[in-house]
Amino acid sequence: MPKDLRSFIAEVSERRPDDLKMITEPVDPKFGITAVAAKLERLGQFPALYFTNVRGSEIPLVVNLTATYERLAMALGTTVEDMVEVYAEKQASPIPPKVVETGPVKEVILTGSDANVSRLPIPTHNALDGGPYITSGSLVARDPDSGVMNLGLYRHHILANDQIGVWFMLGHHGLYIQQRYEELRKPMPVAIIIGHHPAVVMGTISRIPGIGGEYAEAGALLGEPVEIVKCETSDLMVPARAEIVIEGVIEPGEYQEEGPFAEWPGYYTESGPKPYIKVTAITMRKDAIFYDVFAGHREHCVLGSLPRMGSIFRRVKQVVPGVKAVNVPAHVRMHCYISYKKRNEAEAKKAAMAAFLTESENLKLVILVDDDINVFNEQEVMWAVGSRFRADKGLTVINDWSGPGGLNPSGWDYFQDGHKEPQMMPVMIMDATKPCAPNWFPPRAQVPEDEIDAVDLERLLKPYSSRTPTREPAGTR
Ligand SMILES: Cc1cc2nc3c(=O)[nH]c(=O)nc-3n(C[C@H](O)[C@H](O)[C@H](O)COP(=O)(O)O)c2cc1C
Ligand SMILES: [Mn+2]
Repeated sequence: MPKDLRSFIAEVSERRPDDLKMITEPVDPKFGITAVAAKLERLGQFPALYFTNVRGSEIPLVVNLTATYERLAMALGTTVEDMVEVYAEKQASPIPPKVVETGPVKEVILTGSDANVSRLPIPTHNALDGGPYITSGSLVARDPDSGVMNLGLYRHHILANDQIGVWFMLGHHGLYIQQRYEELRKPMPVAIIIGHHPAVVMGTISRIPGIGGEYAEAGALLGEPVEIVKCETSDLMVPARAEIVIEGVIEPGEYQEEGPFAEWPGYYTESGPKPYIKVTAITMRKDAIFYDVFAGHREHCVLGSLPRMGSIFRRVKQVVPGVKAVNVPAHVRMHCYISYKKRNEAEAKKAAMAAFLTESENLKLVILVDDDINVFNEQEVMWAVGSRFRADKGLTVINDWSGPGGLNPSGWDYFQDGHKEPQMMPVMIMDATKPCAPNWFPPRAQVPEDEIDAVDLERLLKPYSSRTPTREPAGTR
């Protein structure tokens, strides 16, 4: 059986039963769903939450399914320890999608006035959000010049039951394509895909050079071709095993106010007039599950981080074969820590530039460290900066690298009268590696590894008691 959202939920419930909780009491789509997730977040818990009773909808909803690296690693058939390298390896061998005649996503077909989103359980996530948002929707569109299909996961603002605002970030292919239709004064057919296996979702978030390639990337991550089927109202192809697909069209020159929306850096930054989708059809499974991403919180960042780490690892390896590990920390996705077995001094900048070119909109800082530093331990990374980095030689600032503007508030200038102006963003490289051989560098303070391994803590450690007889000193009798 091909993999999809429900096969993954079944796998989680079987292999990680504590990771999946069910809520059968009625909850409001406005803040009710995210309130439960936020309460658990305060306790440091991120189970997937399956809501069976969202007010106003017959359709169940799952949120936080993709909020932990453990579950994302499971979706790739690997462990957290190996997930970045496995991601990069899989990415290197794309598996093209397979066209099929029909599939479960066509079990229900709604067109005309039935094609409205009111029956879907679309949540409002955070306090100042401009309304309900589809936060998990991967949008497919064709490049009007080449005809190639491109996918990206973008935020979708419900403006009316048949109108959905969409925000394509500067630098993303989605925006290039939409601007091209705009120049040609042509309507842009689109389809929003909601709910599939997390490997497919990650494939649409992956940083792939050039327009298109996301379906083949998704197939590579999934380990089998994604089955795709033709849309009802356009020639776009959508996954046959998706839960829900919303088809529509973006008319050139038509805009509506979109946002505000709580974004991954933890702020409300971007809102204003945006293109919007006029819904032309909805197709779905008869027992569809709505897949929601908890925006502006852990799930948003974790789901965004692994595809970036994997994509960066691959591109860095092409220029620095000794790369050992890459971390784009979920709590500060503007940073990237790269460790490698150093061969020459030029590698630091090559590795950093590969990272910046892969993730050019969001990274502000790349820190390079030697392969004895664990990039997933920020304390070690900072210790390497503190003890190996020299600002006169190791710091490179590149002015005007990205932007202008973007989601990071530091990409803007804010004024007293409340207006703001987008600025170009500088980025920074910190080379915290030791100098190359034959130069000498002091060794790390360490107890011999084999001595540590030989210690049996269970046998040695006893509870402390002041009455426990210590060894009698010699000569007391
Ligand atoms: C939860 C989540 C929400 C996202 N929202 C947006 C968005 O609203 N707009 C956008 O341009 N990119 C967004 N992204 C990032 C894109 O999906 C990602 O960069 C993708 O590679 C863009 O593809 P493209 O360059 O083909 O357009 C989001 C990513 C995640 C994980
Ligand atoms: Mn793309």
